[in-house]
Amino acid sequence: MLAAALDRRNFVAGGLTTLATLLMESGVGLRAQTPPVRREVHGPAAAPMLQLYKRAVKQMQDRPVWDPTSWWFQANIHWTPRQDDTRGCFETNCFNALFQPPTGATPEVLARIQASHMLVAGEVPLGPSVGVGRDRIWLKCPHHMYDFLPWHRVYLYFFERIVESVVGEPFALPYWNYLDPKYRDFPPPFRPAKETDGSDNPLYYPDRSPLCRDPNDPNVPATEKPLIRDTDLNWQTAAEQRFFERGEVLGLDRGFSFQLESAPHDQVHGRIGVLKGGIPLGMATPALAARDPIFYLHHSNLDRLWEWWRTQPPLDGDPPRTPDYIWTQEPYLFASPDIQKVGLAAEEALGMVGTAYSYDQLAPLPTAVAGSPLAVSSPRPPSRISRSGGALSIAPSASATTQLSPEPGAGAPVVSPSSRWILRLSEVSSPAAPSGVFDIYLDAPAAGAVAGQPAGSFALFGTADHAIAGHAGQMATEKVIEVTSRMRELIAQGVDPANVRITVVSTSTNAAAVKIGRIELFSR
Ligand SMILES: [Cu+2]
Repeated sequence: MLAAALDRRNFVAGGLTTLATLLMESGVGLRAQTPPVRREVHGPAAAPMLQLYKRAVKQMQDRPVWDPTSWWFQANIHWTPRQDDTRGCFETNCFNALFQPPTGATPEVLARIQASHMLVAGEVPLGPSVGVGRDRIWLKCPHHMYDFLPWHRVYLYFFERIVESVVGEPFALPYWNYLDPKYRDFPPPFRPAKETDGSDNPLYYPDRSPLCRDPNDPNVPATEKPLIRDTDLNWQTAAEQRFFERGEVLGLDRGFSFQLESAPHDQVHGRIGVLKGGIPLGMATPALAARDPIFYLHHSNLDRLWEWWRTQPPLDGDPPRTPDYIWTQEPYLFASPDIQKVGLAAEEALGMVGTAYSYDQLAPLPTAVAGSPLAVSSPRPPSRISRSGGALSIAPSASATTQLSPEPGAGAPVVSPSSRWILRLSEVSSPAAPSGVFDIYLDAPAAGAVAGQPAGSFALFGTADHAIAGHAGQMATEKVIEVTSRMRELIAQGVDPANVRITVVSTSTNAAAVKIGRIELFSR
């Protein structure tokens, strides 16, 4: 029975890869008119689901790592530390220890542990020092690749089913819409360590920015408040990209998915997580991020933003906003509560919203603030105005400054009041695990020390171990950052836009090191 369930051919032939089958089994197919609704976490309508979530987190955290309905198993699907962690790890000895049966385990429990071990590890070895194989269930988050959005969609979908199995009621994840100016601070139910009755708050997680406990923490500089700042979102840059972008356009060979992953995704991870002794913890690293209960609400919002963007009219007659022809038919694999493989392919993930679940609102912002600068416009082609002379290295909690200069022989840039200004940082790399949040200041060449709000910011989110099994986490990356507001201020002060000074600051709440190979300023 277990052997049959673990057999891939049987799995595929069994038809579990179709969304329709899953919906029928979950009962949603029978009430297809009303799929579960994901709601914004601050609204009163989200309160019942938040209570269910709280109950589930508490129960799931008490379950053993090998149990698919445990909090740790679900977090390990995303990624795990390498070693020395009793909640999840992939180095062979550490990994195998997670599946040690308790003394006096019944034959039934022993069989379940063994089945889980086989399922999680997979059968195609990666190497002697790694406990999981190529066809594993854990350590699967695809970052810096096109599977980023559909994989996380399917991950959240099966996570909801796990929660339902724990609480015994229909469940829809809330989402946290940090794009809304009202919700830039950390959601209040996730802040306190203790409930009013003195018991532990299941939604609390210790390794978070001090602003996640107290939005007004006096030790955090004003430039780093609120927790999610305008410069952390950079949403317009993502929203106006096509699914694929080519070299002549900002975004290089990337496009919407990569830009959304850069910000707000990486940025919100970086703002919530922390570094201690140079080591990224909690939301600051893929290896631990999904242990923080806010993780799933962050990704629920990203999934919602993708769906909104995907259903907008095509840009300039471009191909579909998420083509269905680029994906392999291989399903993304997960585990059911009874330790069976379940999965859905990317192509099916595209059709899930509205059938498997829905959102109370798809628009990025409530209509009341729809006219804000976050509204999407059609982009103009960019032209390069200036660039840095060489690389810039920033140490933790330090800053570095360089001068941007026009190309030799270039004429004065053509600038209009409606010009938008964009920075591109290339060959961005870090000496250790890519992590941390960095603020960018633009000033006149001879200005004094930097002050006030940053012109833009960027975050790194990866792990030094992401390179296992083709996950390119540590490679150098690009960051595309809108700095229009600050550039317009400088131009109004008479500063030559082709000769501005740039300062990059390693922020205090998430201090890490970074090296930037090249900096270019574009206008469009
Ligand atoms: Cu994430």
